[in-house]
Amino acid sequence: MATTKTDPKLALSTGKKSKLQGGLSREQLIEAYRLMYKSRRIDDREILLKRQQKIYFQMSGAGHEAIGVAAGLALKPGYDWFYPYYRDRALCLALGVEPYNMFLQGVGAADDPSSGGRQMPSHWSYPGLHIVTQSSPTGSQILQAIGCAEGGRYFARRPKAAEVPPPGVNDYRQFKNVSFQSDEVTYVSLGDGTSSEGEFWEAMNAAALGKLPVIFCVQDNGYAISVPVEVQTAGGSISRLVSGFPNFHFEEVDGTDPVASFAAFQRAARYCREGLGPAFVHAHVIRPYSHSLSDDERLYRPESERERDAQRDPVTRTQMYLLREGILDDKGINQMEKEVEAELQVAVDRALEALPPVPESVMNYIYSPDLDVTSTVFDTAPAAEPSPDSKKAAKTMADLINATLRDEMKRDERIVIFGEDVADCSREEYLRQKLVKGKGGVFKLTFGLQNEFGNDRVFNSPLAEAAIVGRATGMATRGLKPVVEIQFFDYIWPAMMQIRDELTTIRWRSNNTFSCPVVIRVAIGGYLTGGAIYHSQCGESIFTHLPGLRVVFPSNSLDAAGLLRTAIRCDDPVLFLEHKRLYRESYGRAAYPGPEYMIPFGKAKIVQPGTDLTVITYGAVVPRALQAAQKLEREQGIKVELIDLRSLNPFDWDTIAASVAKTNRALVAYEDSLSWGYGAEIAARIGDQLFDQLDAPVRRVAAKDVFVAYQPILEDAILPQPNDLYLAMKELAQY
Ligand SMILES: Cc1ncc(C[n+]2csc(CCOP(=O)(O)OP(=O)(O)O)c2C)c(N)n1
Ligand SMILES: [Mg+2]
Repeated sequence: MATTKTDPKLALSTGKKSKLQGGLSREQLIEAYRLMYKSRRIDDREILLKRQQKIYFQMSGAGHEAIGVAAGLALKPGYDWFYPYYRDRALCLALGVEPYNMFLQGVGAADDPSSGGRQMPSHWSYPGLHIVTQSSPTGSQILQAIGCAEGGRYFARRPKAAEVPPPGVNDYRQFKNVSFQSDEVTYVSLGDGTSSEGEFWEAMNAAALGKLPVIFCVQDNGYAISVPVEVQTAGGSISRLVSGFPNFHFEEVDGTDPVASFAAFQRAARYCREGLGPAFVHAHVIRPYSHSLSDDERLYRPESERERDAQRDPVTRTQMYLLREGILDDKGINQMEKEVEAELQVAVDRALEALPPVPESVMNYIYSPDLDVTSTVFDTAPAAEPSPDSKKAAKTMADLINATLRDEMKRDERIVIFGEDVADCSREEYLRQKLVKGKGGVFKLTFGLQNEFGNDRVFNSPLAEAAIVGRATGMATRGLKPVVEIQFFDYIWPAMMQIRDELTTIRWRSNNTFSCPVVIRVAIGGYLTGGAIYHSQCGESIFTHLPGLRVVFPSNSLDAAGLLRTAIRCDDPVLFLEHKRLYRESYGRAAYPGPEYMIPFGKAKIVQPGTDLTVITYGAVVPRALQAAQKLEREQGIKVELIDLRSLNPFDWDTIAASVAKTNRALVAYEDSLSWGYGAEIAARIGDQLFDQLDAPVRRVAAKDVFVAYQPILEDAILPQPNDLYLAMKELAQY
């Protein structure tokens, strides 16, 4: 660990001996000023355009120019990786972003390279420069930066993993151009307020644990909208709070001083490039233009305070410095400023003429346009005939998920598995010395994988679900295939921000220039006799409601194997829901289907054909519905057509429609609580599109609208049971 504090007397104001201060030459200082001035003037231009209603939003980088330019000059575009935030205009300019492209985002042009008109201005995304698509939640980029750094390090250690498989091998790898450097650095920035987010601390911990080459740049302007730093950060200094993190290099610097900031960044970058660990640059900056154009800081900051800040304006101070040092004279400054104005005028004029995107494009790039998960690429038959030895043939869902993970890891070196308890044993020497057998997950689904593939491919994560998904997203952006585990569906919620606002949106918001096809395996569901509220939850409809996410929910071993392989090879993020009750159930066991067995998404299975009533279900309700249907046929001669959807998004509408056309009656059954659940959408579609075919109302059977209780008598009363299904089927058939 090392800490460097800038001399409180600013480097800029130390007078004569500043020729090469902080390592910046005269030319670089002039360039730094040009970039800072340009950044400020772009803000001014945008503010004008917003007032003229020619753009729709404005977020300024004013006051943050010096630290941004310093970072941009110290790091390498297209080599290092960048997870900036909205105040990083000057950083982006220093890395090579054209002002024209910034204005294109402001007007929401089709040609806006960051998002094609989908995101607000100052949401930077420039793949060629390695500036990764940015979102609006404060701090959700930080964990991804961790994953990005981990991805770079993984490829540097295993360069063969980066190779693209030969033509004919169909998987996501064909569509990822992987690049990496052994001494690359990942930059991530945030405001002082954002350092209060939990994900920031999860990321700091992960960076320190992994000694990762990440530079955290906290741009501390003293405010988060109207909340001052002393109310935000205990003790008022983020540097003080983080100082106990091991393996870090710390810098605290006047971020309005480009010379000191550059020197700080160079030291930070050197430390990271040498593989010593992460760095933390705490830059004190100002925010002269209020939080955004929608905010008026005069409502909560008196003139005296604003005046004090103005004294430190980085643009003015740098100009004074250049004059004082004789690096540029008045004429030189004027000349440069004129050049910048002229450049911006041309850029604005061109951007105002740019065409907007066409409305028909809105649905493009929610999912991969290259690899369709419903296509025949993912439709293969099980390899071998079931073994004559019936015991061997009867593989549980847990067995086949484990086998599929093993086969895929053998086939594709980009797969990494991590989550809580998924490793066999973090203290590897115990395994090597054969002192322990290994755990491999609380349900043992990943058992043996660390032992076989090593602990850089299968490892335990800290107990932090947002970090699991956020890191995976960053890794996948770099071309890895993380197959992560959320131990219980009930605890997926800390990761919800990462799933809802990041994982699912990255392809769409970047207009298909970034993607992150992560697989999230989640143990879900109840019927556990004692699972209670926090080990029984369903809630799949919350995730099928998210565009950009594939959701599958197998009910038996063979489907689990086939769907998991598709999930791993496909080019979209997948939520793979594994019902705990089905892991070792005798229902639905199957022979090992071989290492190439796949089932396309969106293809339901008719578990039992019938003529009188269609029952649409999935997951653990499938065996219960089958039991009810068999009883109904035995006792009443009613023939139920039972459909197991298997994949919930996309889902197989054609199979549902064909079945309802035949039976004229539909019942949707699911384990989650009744109201607002997955079945509501299916029932609504049937009512809407198959109205003419129906001889009875569309009915649903589901859990009561309450939590799942511990006492088995209560659990039985809450979750849908075979008898509930039986009665509903009977009533509907006789309607
Ligand atoms: C998770 C989340 N909560 C709230 C907001 C609304 N919001 C946007 S910026 C901001 C303040 C951020 O302050 P700070 O991190 O200090 O950055 P600064 O804007 O001062 O540079 C808030 C509350 C948001 N975008 N995301
Ligand atoms: Mg702030």
